[in-house]
Amino acid sequence: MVTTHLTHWGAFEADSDGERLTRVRPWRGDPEPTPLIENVASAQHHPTRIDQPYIRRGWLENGPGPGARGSESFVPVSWDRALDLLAGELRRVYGQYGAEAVYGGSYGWASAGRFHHAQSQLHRFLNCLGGYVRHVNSYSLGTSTVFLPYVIGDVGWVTQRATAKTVLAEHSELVVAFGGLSPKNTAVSPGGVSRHNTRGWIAAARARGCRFVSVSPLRDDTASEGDAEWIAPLPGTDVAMMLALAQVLDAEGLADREFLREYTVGYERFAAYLRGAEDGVAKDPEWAAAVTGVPANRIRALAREMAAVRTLVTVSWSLQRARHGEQPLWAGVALAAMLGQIGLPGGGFGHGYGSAAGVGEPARVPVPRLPQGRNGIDIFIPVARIADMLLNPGTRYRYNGQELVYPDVRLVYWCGGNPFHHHQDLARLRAAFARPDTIVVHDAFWTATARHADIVLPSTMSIERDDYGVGEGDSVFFPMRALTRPRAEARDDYSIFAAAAERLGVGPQFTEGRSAGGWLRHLYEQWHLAQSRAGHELPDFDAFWAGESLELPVPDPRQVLAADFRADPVRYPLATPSGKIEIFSATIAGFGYADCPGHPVWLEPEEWLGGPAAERYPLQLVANQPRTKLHSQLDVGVYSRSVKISGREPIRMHPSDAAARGVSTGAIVRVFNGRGSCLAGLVVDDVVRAGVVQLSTGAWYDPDPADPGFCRHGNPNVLIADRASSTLSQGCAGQLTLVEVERYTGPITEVEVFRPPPAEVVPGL
Ligand code: PGD
Repeated sequence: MVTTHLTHWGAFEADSDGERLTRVRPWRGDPEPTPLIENVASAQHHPTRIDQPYIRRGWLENGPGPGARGSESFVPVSWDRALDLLAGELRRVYGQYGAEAVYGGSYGWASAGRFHHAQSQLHRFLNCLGGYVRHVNSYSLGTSTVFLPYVIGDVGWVTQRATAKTVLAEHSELVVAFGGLSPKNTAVSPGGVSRHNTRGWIAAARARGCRFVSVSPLRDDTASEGDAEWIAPLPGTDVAMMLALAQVLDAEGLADREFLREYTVGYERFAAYLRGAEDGVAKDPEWAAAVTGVPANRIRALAREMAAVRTLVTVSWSLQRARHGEQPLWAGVALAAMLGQIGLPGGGFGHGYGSAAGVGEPARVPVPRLPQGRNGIDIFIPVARIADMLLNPGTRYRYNGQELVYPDVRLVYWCGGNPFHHHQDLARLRAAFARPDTIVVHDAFWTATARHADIVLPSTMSIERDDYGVGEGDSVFFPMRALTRPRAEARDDYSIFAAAAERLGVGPQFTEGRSAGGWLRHLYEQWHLAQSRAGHELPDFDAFWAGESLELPVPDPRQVLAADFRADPVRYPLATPSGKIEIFSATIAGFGYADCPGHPVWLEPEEWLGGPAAERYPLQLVANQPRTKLHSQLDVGVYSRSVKISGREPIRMHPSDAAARGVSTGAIVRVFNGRGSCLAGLVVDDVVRAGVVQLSTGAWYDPDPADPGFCRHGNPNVLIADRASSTLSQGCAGQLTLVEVERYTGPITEVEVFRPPPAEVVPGL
């Protein structure tokens, strides 16, 4: 039997002895497999796997309440004891404070597999108990999700209906990629990737003569197959370059007036800004050169070229994960609208062709999902406001035209995410995690988040359970049969919740009388019925389960974003307030937010190389997605560890900056600013722009016992401000910060977080 398995970073085939994977090779259908799959087998039996349930000692001794989490030892307990304690605490909190005291937002990617999707399981469980405080939006796309519906349409539409990569390969003549087209990012997609194809489509377009321009502080942000011209504005200033491109189109009569008239609103307001009518400053290439560092003649020539050929303007997700993240998106949409090519094959606007594998994959039919039930309360936070919520219960704040109040949360339940990876200003997050009465975490590994919990329950890895899965935007549906037994006492999240639900008297409501295997069959059969009613003949469950993979129907393989809108804007209006592209938004202007006015603008961020803060911290840190793992997942795996330097995460620096500091490749450096510091291993390389350093996210947070702001391993989130992208979207702005780097002269000890935390059996407890 072929034993295929799906991860967020690709499908693989494996041999197993029932306990561990003995051989792993990429799925034969994948033309560009990624070495990330090597992390799976090597991590499965790492000492940081959680082997059984644990309770934080102080919680067990003193009961629920605020506490100094993250430094105490844990007491191993039996499953029965852990589940009794969990059920008792949930009963107490729901009984005394209600569902509004339970934060179940639990952001995170968890693992591939549709049924055992950790967040869905948690939400279904908490809904059986009355509901929970939820989160809205994501760390990936927090700004776009709120903002794009005002301007061009829902983010799901923009990303899932994006013009197919095969269409770009055939039609684009110029691709201007703000934030690049990075194969390391498109190695992954939530839920999985079957056929990686970024290098393939870029190579095909290039072979046909398409020119690529990669706008990024990192030269290798676009696949080498594109042979791209590299333009490197100061990080955070792309919008100024876009404004100048737009200004040239406007000033030289190159803007498509007919398109602007028929398909957009508000161009004149924006044009007035470009011309300097509002502030006396024309946003011309000379102005932009002073802001971005990109020569004016380069910007002017690019604008003319963009107007002359079929051009795609694409903006990466990373650009909106920053202060004023709306602005590069909005300017990108405005620029594409001025070129008049939105809705044409190979031209127009894109968002995330280099950010996740699914963008540019034509949409396929929906897939089975676990029903999550109904949340009995309607209280939410924008996902990246977690620390604000825990630190400031009862405080009012503004978001997306609303005034909201942070709830008073007593119990935090996390399942399938790692906030001590994904959030910013980790010392502040640690203070926030000290506040609730109880924190519950399920994870397969002793991540920093598990170490900050009171009740820690070991979950299985996806290779240890039966499931099925398919990536967002991917069209190959895989059965995911268990490849090995669960490690030690690990259980899947479903079994954990089923046992807790039983104790809380909601067992039948949660399980509906089904085992995990029963659910897999039931959900598939329901889906199968719906698909056959829609005219799709698909194999039944037994045939699917016994097979290798299933190609899902794709209704429009050559989809072009907004083609129908272009053909008939009255019949197919956009999902914006006016039904058109909004270059000026009366709705956004009406909110009156200084950090997001009514049309695209250049706003100086607090931390950029052109501002006063750079005098003290003169290097711009780009904290992007890692190449050797997904987020923080399987950081203990061989591929992730293969690039570490003396066990520290690598940081890349331009030779001129390294020379100025007297450091060279292989040195351990201290990266610091006023918020925190971390160690990292230096790589000197001119692929980064001078003035920039790049340290990817994902190294497990390894705080110094005396200083939670000092990570000994290289997690950049100790350095980055917990500051929202804007009042409008309250999104994650974790991409950029200012730092200084110096040679580290202290002792270089083992990374503690790669060992399990101290555990002790305490008689009587
Ligand atoms: P992961 O490391 O994927 O990070 O943040 P996210 O929290 O998603 O965490 C998933 C966790 O789920 C892992 O600890 C894994 O072991 C666990 N897990 C996996 N499978 C299971 C399971 O079946 N059950 C249970 N219970 N647990 C499981 C990612 C987030 O980080 C994202 S999406 C983005 S885009 C952000 N990017 C940036 C950035 O660009 N810059 C900065 N500075 N910070 C960022 N943070 C954000």
